[in-house]
Amino acid sequence: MKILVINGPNLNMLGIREPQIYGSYTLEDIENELFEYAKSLDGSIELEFFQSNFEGEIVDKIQNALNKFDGIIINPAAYTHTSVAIADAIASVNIKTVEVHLSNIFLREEFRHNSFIAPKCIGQVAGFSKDGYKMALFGLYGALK
Ligand code: CA2
Repeated sequence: MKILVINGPNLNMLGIREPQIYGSYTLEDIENELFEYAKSLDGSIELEFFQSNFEGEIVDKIQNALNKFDGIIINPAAYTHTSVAIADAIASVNIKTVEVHLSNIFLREEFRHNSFIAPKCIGQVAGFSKDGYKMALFGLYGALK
């Protein structure tokens, strides 16, 4: 089972800036933890990680996932609230996708309450910090196996 894990803009800054909001762990910490968790869940899970600050690159990556990946975990970051293009890309490949957020977007500013991505996903996890990625993988694995 091949799962693509996509992180959107500024998440490469985790652990470097604003630790009071997003924690002191880095994106690499999240990826390493998820890699170990995947192994413990099922040794046949393969993960690929991708981070980009560019909307078009994320669209390209999703399009290229067609016939290569069984599932997608995505934290679209700020593009969650703006990107019809990423939402359309997910719908076009028809790959089961789970949206993740470190923070509970519904406890934050009004503009973060809407997600263009969520209606194209089988589920959403928000508010559980880096554990949310493991929760997303658990749910996606259950939906795919
Ligand atoms: O809670 C989440 O995971 C978000 O996707 C994070 C986005 C935010 O725009 C979404 O509303 C919710 C922001 C990611 C910015 O990450 C940074 C990390 C370190 C320092 C500065 C920004």
